[in-house]
Amino acid sequence: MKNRIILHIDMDYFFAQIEERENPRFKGKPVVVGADPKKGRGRGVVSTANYEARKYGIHSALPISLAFKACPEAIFLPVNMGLYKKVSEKVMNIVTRYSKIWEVVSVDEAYLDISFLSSYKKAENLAKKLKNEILKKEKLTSTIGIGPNKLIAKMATNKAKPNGFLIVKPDQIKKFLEPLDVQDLPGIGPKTAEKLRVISINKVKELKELSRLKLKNMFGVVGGKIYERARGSDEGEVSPEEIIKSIGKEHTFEEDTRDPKVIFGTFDKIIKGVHQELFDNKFSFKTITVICRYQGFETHTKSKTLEESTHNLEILKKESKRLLLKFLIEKPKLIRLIGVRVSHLS
Ligand code: TTP
Ligand code: MG
Ligand code: MG
Repeated sequence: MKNRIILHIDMDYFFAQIEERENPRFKGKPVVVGADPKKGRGRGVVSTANYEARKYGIHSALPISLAFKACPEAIFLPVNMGLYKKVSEKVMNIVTRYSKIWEVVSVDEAYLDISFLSSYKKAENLAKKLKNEILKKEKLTSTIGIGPNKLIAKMATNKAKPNGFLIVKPDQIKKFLEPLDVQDLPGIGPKTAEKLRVISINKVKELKELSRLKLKNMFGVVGGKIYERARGSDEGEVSPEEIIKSIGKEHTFEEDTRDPKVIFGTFDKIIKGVHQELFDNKFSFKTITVICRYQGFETHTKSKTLEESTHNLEILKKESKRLLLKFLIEKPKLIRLIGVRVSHLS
């Protein structure tokens, strides 16, 4: 592949930053956006927290009850998705004007292929202009990473957060990656990292000592990907087709439950919601994933990939219920959350 220059942009503490912008009196105070904490008895999770709140260990996906415990005096706000989506659209309208080749990956994150500039100096100027335009027009800060591929660009963003900017040129990749923790590599979550830590592999530099074969033996197909990523390789293209990769919905019960009426009743609603969104976007799916979170936050997923793509509601119902049933049979534990996600969309 020819030399590319890829830019990654991600808005800083997006939902919480929008709330701060709308309510300047929140500035400088810890702000948590997410489920209702109900004085510590709330059952949902944190969507995001501003950097003041992060000092207390509060982060996305943390149970809201723990967030409340960590900082009861924080400002807790509900998720105002309508507003965030509007702001997201405005931001992305700005971002996507900077290159013909773009990919919006989430509400607050996008890639631009800016290879046409053919110099990192020009790329730096473009990035600064883009950051400034968003700040001026939307009064929001962002972080930009630039590198020879999507992987490096995104990791540069993560490293430079918040309100930062970082370029990692091809000849700087080794020095950039090797001191990082294995978990800083996208695709290495806590479970994978733990398996590496037990064999004393903590840094990317140490990870590079493992052969491709060894990693494949440890992690299957993903092992090959890890091998590539540890070396900073990523052939993935910036492509708008990947805007929606999956559609999913989930529900946290008010109380942990084993009541099949409650569980399957809720599950039906979730499935219908997912199907509606598929329908609205004119998508078919091939893979169904059911997520089940037991009491104590122990979370598992089960997936089924169909022979052929479909948008049929009955198939979605039948297959996802079969997966959910397996969870119910496997463990007698109370259930906290269930969800369905469909992917391999076409
Ligand atoms: P992120 O970009 O992952 O996080 P962030 O913008 O809040 O903070 P930063 O990028 O500075 O680290 O996610 C963007 C938004 O998506 C986030 O503001 C809220 C939402 N979100 C959730 O609702 N739940 C989640 O688990 C995550 C990770 C994000
Ligand atoms: Mg963000
Ligand atoms: Mg993001």
